[in-house]
Amino acid sequence: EAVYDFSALEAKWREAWDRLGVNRTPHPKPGDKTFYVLDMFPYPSGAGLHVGHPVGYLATDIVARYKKMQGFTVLHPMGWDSFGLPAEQYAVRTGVHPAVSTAENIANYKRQMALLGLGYDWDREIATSEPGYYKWTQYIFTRLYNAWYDEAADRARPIEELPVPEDVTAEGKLAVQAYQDARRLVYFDTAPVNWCPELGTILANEEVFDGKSEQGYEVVRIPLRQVKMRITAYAERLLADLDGLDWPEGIKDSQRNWIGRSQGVSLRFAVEGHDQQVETFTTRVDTLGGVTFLALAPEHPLVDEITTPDMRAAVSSYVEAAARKSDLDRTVDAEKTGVLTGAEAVNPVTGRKVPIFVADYVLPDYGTGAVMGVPAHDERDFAFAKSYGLDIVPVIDPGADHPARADVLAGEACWTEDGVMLAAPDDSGLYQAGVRWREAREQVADMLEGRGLGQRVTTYNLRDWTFARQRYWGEPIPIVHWEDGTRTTLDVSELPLTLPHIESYKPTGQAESPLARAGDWLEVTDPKTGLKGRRETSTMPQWAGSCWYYLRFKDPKNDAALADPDIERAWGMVDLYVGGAEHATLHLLYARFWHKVLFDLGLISTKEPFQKLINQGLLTSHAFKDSRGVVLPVDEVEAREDGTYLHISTGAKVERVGAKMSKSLRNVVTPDHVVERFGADAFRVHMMFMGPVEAMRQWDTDAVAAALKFLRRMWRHVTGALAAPASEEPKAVTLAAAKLVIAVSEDLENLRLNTAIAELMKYLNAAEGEPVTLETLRTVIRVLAPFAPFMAEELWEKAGGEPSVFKAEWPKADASMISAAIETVELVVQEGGKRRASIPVAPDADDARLRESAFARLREMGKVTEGVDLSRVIIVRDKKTGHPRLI
Ligand code: ANZ
Repeated sequence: EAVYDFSALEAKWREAWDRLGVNRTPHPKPGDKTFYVLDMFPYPSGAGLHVGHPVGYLATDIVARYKKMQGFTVLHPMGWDSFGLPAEQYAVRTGVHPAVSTAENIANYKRQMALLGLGYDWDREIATSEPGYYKWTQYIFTRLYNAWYDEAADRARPIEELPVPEDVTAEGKLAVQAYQDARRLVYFDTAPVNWCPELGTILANEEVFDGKSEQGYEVVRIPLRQVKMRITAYAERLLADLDGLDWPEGIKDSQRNWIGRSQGVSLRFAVEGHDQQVETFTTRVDTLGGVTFLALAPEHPLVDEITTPDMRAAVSSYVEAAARKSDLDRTVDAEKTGVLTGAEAVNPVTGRKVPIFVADYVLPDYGTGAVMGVPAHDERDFAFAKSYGLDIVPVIDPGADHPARADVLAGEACWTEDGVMLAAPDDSGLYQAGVRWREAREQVADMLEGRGLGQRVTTYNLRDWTFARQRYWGEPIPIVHWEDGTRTTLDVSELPLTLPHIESYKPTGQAESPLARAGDWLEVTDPKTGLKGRRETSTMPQWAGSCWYYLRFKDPKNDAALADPDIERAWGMVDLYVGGAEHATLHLLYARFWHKVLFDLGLISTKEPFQKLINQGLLTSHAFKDSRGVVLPVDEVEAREDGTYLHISTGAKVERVGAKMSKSLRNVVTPDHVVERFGADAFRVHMMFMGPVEAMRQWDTDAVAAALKFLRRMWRHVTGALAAPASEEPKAVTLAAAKLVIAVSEDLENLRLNTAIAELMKYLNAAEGEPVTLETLRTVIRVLAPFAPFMAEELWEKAGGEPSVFKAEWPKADASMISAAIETVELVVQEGGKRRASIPVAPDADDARLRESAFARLREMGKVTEGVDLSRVIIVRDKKTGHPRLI
């Protein structure tokens, strides 16, 4: 009996799989059943993989192997999201070119993945930082740039199809460009950004805390010319098409909230003594009678104009202070502050004059950047009115018996819930007292639209995507700004526009990309006209490459198109996409956006990229701290039988805490370490047995021993039986194997990998020590294969199978195997949904026989069965086994 030498055996099959091309995927042929299973590809960091990363990779690997054995043509690729900040920062520190460190990191990731037996088709490997790949990222960018959203057709179209009015054409090239720019899916816009002079970079809103960077450096808001993508044009479709996707509800909700559709009314207030009007956006126009102030965002264009001279100093210092805060600081829980402009607005229904404030809780780019303040029915407005001693005028009645009613009517409490309208202000007859507020809202909106004071609008929280970065290590944006003020994108024949080598990767300190120093690369001359131009120096954000990589995997080497249209269509949508929940909005929304544009432009065949999405659970671990709270490396700590932990070298007691796996907690465990101790198959089985793919799991390296023990038992069982295959086996063994096939197939369809492994254990418990036929052994080996591929290959070879087991067919969930093994099944007799009796019957009994047995039993029990209409007797059979279950 051969020993289970996992190291030797795994090394052997790693090499053999490469040699045999087991993981290679051909392009699908017409009529092939295809299955596309994808992992979110990683950023190849210097630290390599830790054991938490492969949870998802293992799950997809198991599914891919299973589907392949089922006869599907399976696409299961891997690649690298290899542009990004860490490689650039490393380059700034060490001078090592990002391409060099990235290549090293990728080699390490690949080695680790091979170690785990992840069966990727490396012929399809891609890296977003490779010119052959980013050529097409740049191409897609040019297609977006040269497209506009045709509202009437509800889709994007090439810019050449945009009708330009004659008077614009008459004004010349620049006028046409401006006209197109206002409609392109990619446009240039000057907007305030968070600029940190110390770090020499722009920060996202999420990276600014209280006007400072994470490191505590001052952050200022400066206007900067930016490249933006008009994702807002797709807000409605991004929202609507979520319904058809098989994604976790939580992720769909995150996207819905992020898009933040809101229907309301945009209405204008006249400003006393000015021609100007302030346009406000409200979702509660029914509360118009309760407006006691207006508030403008500090950035609102009218602020300067309407501020009275005596208020000017106060207003401008308030506006300056607001410019230093991030949106988050301005809206979340902060005290609501503001400053009077001295101007007054007129309420169009009551005629009442109300003060106009500047208040930073009003955001400049939501709605119209101005709000009508209704303290009686909006919490923020209430808090604001309290601070500034403003009137509080209720218009909604909480209802006769509500305890808060008296306070609300007295203007002492804010009422934001359901209620009915109090009498309309000044008996304007807008609505009747007592009508529901929703009804009043429609009546007021009708009135405003009728009088031309406002109109119903839909707004979205979604902002256009600030696309460019002032960075080196990203895709150069293929645009040239010409000296005559025109701008063009490069033609596909001029792509890729490769990143130039530069002396220094340091940010320039000028809110400009390091590419601004790449002299030769930067300046261009049009060979035909002699016109001089300058390349765009900003690069694409990390998200760009990951927006479409799943398409490139279908046809990764194509140099004539991002993917051949026939091949693209043959694979269709990604059938199963597995990755972290942290990508709920950004990556998954950006990718859906690009996908829809590409679909509109006729480059791809589906409306959505990812049919089914699963989020793998986080892996947590333990960390150890000594009495002073100092974190100790995990391998310097020993567990004692009494459940305490000791620092091995000092013998001191240490405390164990649950924690994320991270370098700073010194508790990172690498797969290399685990594979060396227990083998990749044991790692795989352990990881999947820990719980459902989506569940959080707590890592404990020692626990992998149990998986190894199970595999050893399986090894002994199969090799032992193979040494002397039985010509006959006990029925219990045949039955256990048949049940194994049925249960594991069903579990794999539903990604229940932990229970699938439990089924393998059940089989082993039933069959261990029994005589087993070769046929049964071959069945069991094939079921084991997706989970423990190395061991299964070795056993398959020993069982006389042709290499590889992954070219063998998945065993059929064959009901006859069970029938042959089972003597009786339980038949439940029901009547009108009530259980009457249960009787043992032969599993292959036909309908007539079943009726006979059932009636006989009922007669025995004294139940009347005379006169039963036999055509109304329904027999229910198990879908899979065909066994009768109910009559
Ligand atoms: C008056 C009012 C009365 C409002 C009331 C609410 C309740 P959602 O639902 O998120 O779209 N608002 C409008 N523009 C704003 C901006 N730029 N910054 C901050 N707040 C703004 O929220 C819409 C509501 O948020 C609008 O309806 C407006 O306040 C406020 F009893 O108008 B409401």
